[in-house]
Amino acid sequence: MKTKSLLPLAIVIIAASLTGCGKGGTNQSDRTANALASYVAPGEKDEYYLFYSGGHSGQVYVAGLPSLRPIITIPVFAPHPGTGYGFDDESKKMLGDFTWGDVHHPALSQTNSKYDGRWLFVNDNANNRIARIDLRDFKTHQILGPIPNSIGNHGSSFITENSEYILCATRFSVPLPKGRVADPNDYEKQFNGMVSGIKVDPQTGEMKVGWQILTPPFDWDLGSTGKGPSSGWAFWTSYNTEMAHDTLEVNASQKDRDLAAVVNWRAAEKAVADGKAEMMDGVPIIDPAKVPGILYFVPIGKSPHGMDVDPTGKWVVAGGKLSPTTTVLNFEKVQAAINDKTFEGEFRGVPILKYEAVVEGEVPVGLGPLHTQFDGKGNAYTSLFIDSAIVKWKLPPWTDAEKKDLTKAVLDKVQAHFSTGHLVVAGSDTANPYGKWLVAMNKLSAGRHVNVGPSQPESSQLIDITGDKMKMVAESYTDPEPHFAQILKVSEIQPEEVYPKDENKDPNAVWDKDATGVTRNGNQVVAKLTAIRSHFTPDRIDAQVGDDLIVHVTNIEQTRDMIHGFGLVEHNINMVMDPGETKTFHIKLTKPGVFPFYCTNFCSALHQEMQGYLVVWEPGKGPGAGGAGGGSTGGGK
Ligand code: K7E
Ligand code: CUA
Repeated sequence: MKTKSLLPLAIVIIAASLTGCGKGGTNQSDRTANALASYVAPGEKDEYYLFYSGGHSGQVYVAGLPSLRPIITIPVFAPHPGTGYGFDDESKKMLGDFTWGDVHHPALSQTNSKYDGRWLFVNDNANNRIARIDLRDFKTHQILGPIPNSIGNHGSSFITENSEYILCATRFSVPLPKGRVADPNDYEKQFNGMVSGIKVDPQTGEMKVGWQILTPPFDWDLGSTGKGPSSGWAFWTSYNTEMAHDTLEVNASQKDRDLAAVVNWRAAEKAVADGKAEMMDGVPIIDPAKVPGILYFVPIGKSPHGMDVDPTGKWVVAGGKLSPTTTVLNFEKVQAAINDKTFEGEFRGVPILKYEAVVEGEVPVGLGPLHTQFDGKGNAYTSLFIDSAIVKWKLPPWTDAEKKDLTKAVLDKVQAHFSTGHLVVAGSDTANPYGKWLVAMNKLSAGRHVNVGPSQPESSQLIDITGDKMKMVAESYTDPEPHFAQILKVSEIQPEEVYPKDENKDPNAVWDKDATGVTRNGNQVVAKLTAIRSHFTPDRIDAQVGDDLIVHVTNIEQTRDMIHGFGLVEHNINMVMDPGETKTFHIKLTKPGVFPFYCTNFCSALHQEMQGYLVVWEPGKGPGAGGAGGGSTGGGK
């Protein structure tokens, strides 16, 4: 056996020395093959969108696959001057008092467990919000929250199979309702966690808080929603079943198993409709001890992290951060255990399903398993944080030999660089994954890029999963800090490149010169401007110190990519209007002077000339001063 297995190795060594190993140990022909696999030539387009969550940068990043080329940033929870986000009234209002968020898990909307290409939802772990991006224009259209009775919105946004709900679970527990103060020493008695059902309007995507389920103060972690046999259910792991409130890195790792949550969200919806909830802070709250059939617990190996449902909806896979295994639950057994009341106890009135009755097996995948994705061909791919690797393994049904020794279910392992957190397989959370590509999102890049000083990017790596063996083909870098991503086939959506004029419903939109102008009403000055290559009409606004100035700018272009900006010097204003779009800002004028405004988005050869003046006169001075309200105070007509 030994000579047999050494021989090919010798050949490889000789071959490598002949062809010359490339950097990173890849030989020349592999380098060429890999380069071609991810190469998208100038003028060609990628096959997939990759929507990265941007972590504490608060944004979503869009790259192309397989090129991994960054394409745009979709600003969500943080201002973004490049697109004017957070400067006009509407986006400012959406952001509210916050200028950052912590985006972890993007979720594409689904119909019948398939991406329907309508919306992308993302959660904000920090400020307990959910945002909706419309894939018609790749822009944020709603930010819901802070969600009442909910702190640390990390275990979201998990979408149900027909986008009925975004389901969320809390990472932190606090005394509820929010604002109530209790001593953290009374954590067990006074603090609570929550599972929330955020209802999504099937036509508009508009979100509102539907109901909530009160939970013990565990730290809910990752989750996912069911489909097929597990339709109507959702799952979350937890850590800190110990209910520690300090030194969590020690105190929350005492027990060998933590309790995962198995939630019947359809039953929760029905319980609320049947009047079985009590209101707290305006939300119907279900107490699972009083309403049976909504919540169950399952013990899962030590401090688990990801909990992912496979495309058939039968297998639920939990990664055991501190144990070298993934635990595979069989949902049919979960269902049977619930029906037969095969419980091993209860916690605060919630039944704990007997572990042996619901588990299919523990697969020894390697160290630090976090998240699992699926290719729809019976394979699972798990990220290993500690091993810095992606492991491919076989989902059940297993052969008898595999059952006896589940190392046999482990099929392949590929090194990632370094410390992989999330990974994504194209379409993994649908009933029919695209498969083909896997992207590993690594926590560290450890200097694999050119030196950029101490603030280093994260790395992401593209892995070809079409063959028996995984193949690492490309590597790229992203802003801090991708946690999860979604992949959508480009051909499945058709975003608008221009806002059609007749769909602009903004009451302050102006399209004709005659409708533009500046009007005063008491202390309020309203300017309505058009922007078109290469002019603002009017290009002069007169007002006085103490006035409230409201400026509406309509980009009357109907041509692709003809974007105009409106930057106002020394007033911290930069709006950006896409073709056919109207935006508004309002400010209180506090200082006299002449302040140029100009187009900030390069639009034409005469872009530099696209400018005008805001003249802020001393009180009582300037055109229209002393006159009665309603008069024109600026030229340009
Ligand atoms: Cu694993 Cu927030 Cu999904 Cu990061 S979480 S890795
Ligand atoms: Cu308009 Cu530059």
